[in-house]
Amino acid sequence: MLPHRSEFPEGFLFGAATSSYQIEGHRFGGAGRTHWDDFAATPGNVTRAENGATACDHYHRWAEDFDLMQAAGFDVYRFSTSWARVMPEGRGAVNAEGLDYYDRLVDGMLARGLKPAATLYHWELPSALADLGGWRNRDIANWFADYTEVVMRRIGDRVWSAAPINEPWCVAWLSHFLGHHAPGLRDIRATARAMHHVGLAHGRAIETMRGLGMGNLGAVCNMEYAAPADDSAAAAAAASLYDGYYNRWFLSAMFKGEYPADVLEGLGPHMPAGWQADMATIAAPVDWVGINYYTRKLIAPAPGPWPAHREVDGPLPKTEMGWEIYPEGLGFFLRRTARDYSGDLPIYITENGMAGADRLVAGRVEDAARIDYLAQHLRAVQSAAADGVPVQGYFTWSLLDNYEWALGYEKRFGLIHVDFETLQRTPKASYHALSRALSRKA
Ligand code: IFM
Repeated sequence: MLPHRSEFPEGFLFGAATSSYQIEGHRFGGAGRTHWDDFAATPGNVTRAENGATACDHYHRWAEDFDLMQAAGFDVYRFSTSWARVMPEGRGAVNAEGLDYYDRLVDGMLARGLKPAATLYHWELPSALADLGGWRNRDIANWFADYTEVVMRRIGDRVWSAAPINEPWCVAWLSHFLGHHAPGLRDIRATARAMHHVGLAHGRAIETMRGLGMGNLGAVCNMEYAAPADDSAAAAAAASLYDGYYNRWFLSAMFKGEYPADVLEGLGPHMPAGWQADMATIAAPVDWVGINYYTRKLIAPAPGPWPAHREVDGPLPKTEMGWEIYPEGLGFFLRRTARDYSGDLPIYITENGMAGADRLVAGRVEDAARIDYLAQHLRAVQSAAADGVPVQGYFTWSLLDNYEWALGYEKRFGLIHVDFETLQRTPKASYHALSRALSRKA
């Protein structure tokens, strides 16, 4: 059973999260082409070569979706704005229809008592900027600052919070080293540049929003618990390095103005010249930190070039993503983030949830496994709060089944089932369980 909101600290916020390309329907409203459209059009990259052209058609159905958020008793809604929808070429001309859309969305949230929690970049880079090198090009920090200014001049007066970039690790490492996401590169020099420029763009966006007089600005980092695959010193070192480039790199840069030495040993030779001078910008003060948490990985040493390690299949129960369920990892990151990086600043779990084998049968989706997953992670949050960690909110990923990137529409993370043929929404059992947990009635 899910813990009730009364069992959390006073003022603790509950939300659900989505992102633009994953739900909106990118073909609507004059949006420009993105590198995900290109990546998906390349054979072998995405399940069934699916893209975000229609997705959940949230572009036209947002009112119905927000009604469901309101009916469940959520306090806050985490959404993202699409760079290519607002500026189809990434720079220069603004698509008025796109800005009007986000204006309507924010007012639609406020009208339903939902706090708008905005993210400016959740992965759909305009193709025109990808042509210029995308995250490898240092100029992206200024292009991103310009886009930030355009968006926030319009909606910055009404959003409750704002974060520049969702999951810097995915933008940089997953997409430039592992090649699993657009632009699908496997190149250490590209990775080092992206690992730096994504931080620089974050810092420039924070400066820009401060300049507009905005507050409640944060950073959203994904974290994965790294456990050694066995008791050897070599496995411990491998897990520690994985933790370094996955979890410590961005927090260390944003909160201490430095990169971890163990990761620099590998990336240092590939970094852009003069990177040291950017660290003060990357460490621009923020007001909160967001943690996206899903799983852990077992890491073992492996032959080959740096980082010379590999993932090993783990023994714990897994979700449909093949990800082990390990709520202890969330407790670990809450405690460590406060202790080593963010101190007294509020921490939000900005994403947590699971993909399940959800089936719509006679109008119902019985996703008991998701309820259990959420309950286990919420208990970990309660325990950290009881230990004094300043955790102040929790967002489920995701409100709706949606486009799960390279896995297309095959993996369902939603509290609400979406039939991708008819686009009909059906709240799952987890949605109803959360509604009961969020109820303010005695
Ligand atoms: O769907 C993604 C989301 O876009 C970013 N965080 C992880 C989710 C599940 O993989």
